[in-house]
Amino acid sequence: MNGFISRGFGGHRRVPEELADRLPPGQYVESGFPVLTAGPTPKVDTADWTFRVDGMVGQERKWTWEEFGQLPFEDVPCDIHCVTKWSKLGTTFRGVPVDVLLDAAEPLGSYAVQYSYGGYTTNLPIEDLMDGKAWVVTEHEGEPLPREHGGPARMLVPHLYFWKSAKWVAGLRVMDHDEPGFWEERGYHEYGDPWKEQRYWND
Ligand SMILES: Nc1nc2c(c(=O)[nH]1)N[C@H]1C(S)=C(S)[C@@H](COP(=O)(O)O)O[C@H]1N2
Ligand SMILES: [Mo]
Repeated sequence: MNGFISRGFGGHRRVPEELADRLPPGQYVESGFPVLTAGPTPKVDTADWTFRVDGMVGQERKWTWEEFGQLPFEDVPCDIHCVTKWSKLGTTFRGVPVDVLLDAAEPLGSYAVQYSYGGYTTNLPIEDLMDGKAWVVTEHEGEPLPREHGGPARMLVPHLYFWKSAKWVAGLRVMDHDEPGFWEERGYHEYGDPWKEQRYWND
């Protein structure tokens, strides 16, 4: 085992000092990439995949996989934080900034719901999808996004707990009010800021 890392009392590895300020309160460092899915894993073929922006927008938009591939992609190095307390530090996805998708549709509401193939949903203020804070990603560490992690495409909103990053994403619905999604209806926090430990309803 590497000299910077030793076993902590909690049974989780201690964080190397240079990474400690990247670990939100109550989280531990996970070097693998756990899979957390409620229910079955949808099988979404890129030939059938579309991404939509709908709801309260000036113009509803829809991209096929091929059209989506023409949009500007960027690498997204980031840290991800799951409400079940693992964090994965320094991992890289590749995808299209949500700004590009929203700009095309002219959003008129202040909230959004991400919706997925398979029925998962998660809500957030639309601002949290803007200004380079969110992406629709199709690659992880230079490989196509594995199906169990949401491939062919998932949302990535790394500044919020990872349940706010819908796998197998099918689109965004723009709304004028905040409407709880799958986990938010079942006790998870409306907003989910890992730095404020907003895990559950009363946090
Ligand atoms: N469609 C869908 N997206 C989802 C989930 C899910 O069950 N279905 N789980 C969420 C939760 S709780 C977490 S922690 C992350 C897990 O992503 P991973 O399996 O790639 O680690 O996906 C989020 N997005
Ligand atoms: Mo989660």
